[in-house]
Amino acid sequence: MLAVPRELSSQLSFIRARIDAALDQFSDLPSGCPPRLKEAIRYSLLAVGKRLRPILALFAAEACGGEMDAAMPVACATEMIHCYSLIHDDLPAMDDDDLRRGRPTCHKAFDEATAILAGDALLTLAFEVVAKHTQPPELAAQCCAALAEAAGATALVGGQADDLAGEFSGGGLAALESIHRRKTGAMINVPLQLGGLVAGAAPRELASLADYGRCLGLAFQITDDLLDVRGTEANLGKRVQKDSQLGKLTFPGLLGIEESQTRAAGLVGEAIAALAPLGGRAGALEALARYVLERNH
Ligand code: GRG
Repeated sequence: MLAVPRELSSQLSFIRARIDAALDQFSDLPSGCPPRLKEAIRYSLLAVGKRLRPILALFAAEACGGEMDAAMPVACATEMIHCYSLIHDDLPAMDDDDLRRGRPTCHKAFDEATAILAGDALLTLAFEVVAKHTQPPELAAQCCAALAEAAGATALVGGQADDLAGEFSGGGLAALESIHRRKTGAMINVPLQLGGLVAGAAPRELASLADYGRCLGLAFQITDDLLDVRGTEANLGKRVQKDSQLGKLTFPGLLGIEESQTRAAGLVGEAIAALAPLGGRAGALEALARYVLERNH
């Protein structure tokens, strides 16, 4: 397995530190927020994560000639929504998990009601941050609409509902892709669009980012399924081999490990090709696509 290129790896550490500082600031809620709720919000949000979604937003802004600082609020908003979805996904009524990001899940560390409310607060905070910190107001409204669509009933929530219901369990590859396009793909795509919008991207640049995001989102899900089969709890910070034990529809389950790897590599190649119209400024997005394929956590 190839190591992450030195340049990207130091770039990622630097950018993660900036994202973490911004998340820390945005989640330092005033005294109206009960202390235990604030603790639960920050316990989950500030836990060590890859920060893939905010990084995508920042790299997309850069690829479209914008400033990363201007994209920080939308970047943080995507991480807040992602984090809410992880907290709720871990609840007993959903995936019922004890371990997330290397430590007890929010409802284990606190209690179920607090975890539900922490998720609710993060989902809401995401929109507050975009509305208050993105200028001009028309751009903030456009970003809020895109974010709401990606997090809503036809995307993240809908994909999760179909996955939980086992709606498509006998449905093959098309069904699996339909779930993941909504459950995982939408929250990989939207940071790219938001980063592009904040940078004032032209429609053809947004289209390139959409093609890149569609391929990357699916490649990310395939590698996630592969890691569930081959990864370790220590590396991933969450329970492994759960999907296969539950008889869930997965890419390795449907296609086998080798074909899944080949498909993920092909999708990463397509994602990189989609960046061509953006030129050299999209170098970080290109390196990030390779990292998604080679990641071990
Ligand atoms: C509760 C509405 C709702 C949705 C839940 C997050 C989610 C949807 C399901 C989690 C199950 C899962 C394995 C989804 C596939 C991809 C995914 C979201 C993985 C976790 O994201 P990472 O790997 O995690 O980026 P970190 O912790 O690094 O941010």
